Amino acid sequence: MKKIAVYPGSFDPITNGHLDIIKRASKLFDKLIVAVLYNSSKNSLFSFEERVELIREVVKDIDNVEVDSFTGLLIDYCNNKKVNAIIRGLRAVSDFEYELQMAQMNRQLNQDIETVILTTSTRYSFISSSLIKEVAKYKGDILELVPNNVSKEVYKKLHGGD
Ligand code: COD
Repeated sequence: MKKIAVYPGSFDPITNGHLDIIKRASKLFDKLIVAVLYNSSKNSLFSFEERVELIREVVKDIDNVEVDSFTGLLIDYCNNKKVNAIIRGLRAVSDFEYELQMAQMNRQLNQDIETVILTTSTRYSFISSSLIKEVAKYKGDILELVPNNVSKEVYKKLHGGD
């Protein structure tokens, strides 16, 4: 039986921290699905279609990684896709409480699906999608923090032009 994992998130937008988790998790499972939460909230910089497209470009050379979107409960999506594990990333103690609660709630909902938490690589530990957007808003340099296509699109969204 093939082992399938899902890496769910908002990915608004994907960062080098997310990408590092994707690369590492893809080595642990036969298939990894990066699943973008569809939310209609106006607070997102990118639409979910744009977020999916950005991730697809970034992971196109990793054979066992697929990109998808989901709505509703994550655990329902996992049941539909016959997923074995949920991947999450942990940057700091501040992430811990939320990640633990989510893992426990998802396990309550389906005891056969384990949450696997990968600790951040030190060089990416300070990176978050929200800080990326804030730095770019004031025209700071985000080139080393996100994939090239993402940096270009963030600047385009926030400042227009190319
Ligand atoms: N290094 C390592 N990991 C990182 C880094 C980094 N630099 N940056 C982010 N991460 C990790 C995060 O800790 C997280 O684990 C993951 O990457 C994705 O992060 P985000 O911020 O893009 O996504 P979240 O945390 O907003 O995603 C939340 C979900 C969409 C998964 C959650 O809200 C959900 O499942 N919603 C569906 C409804 C549901 O089922 N709710 C009940 C949940 S118990």
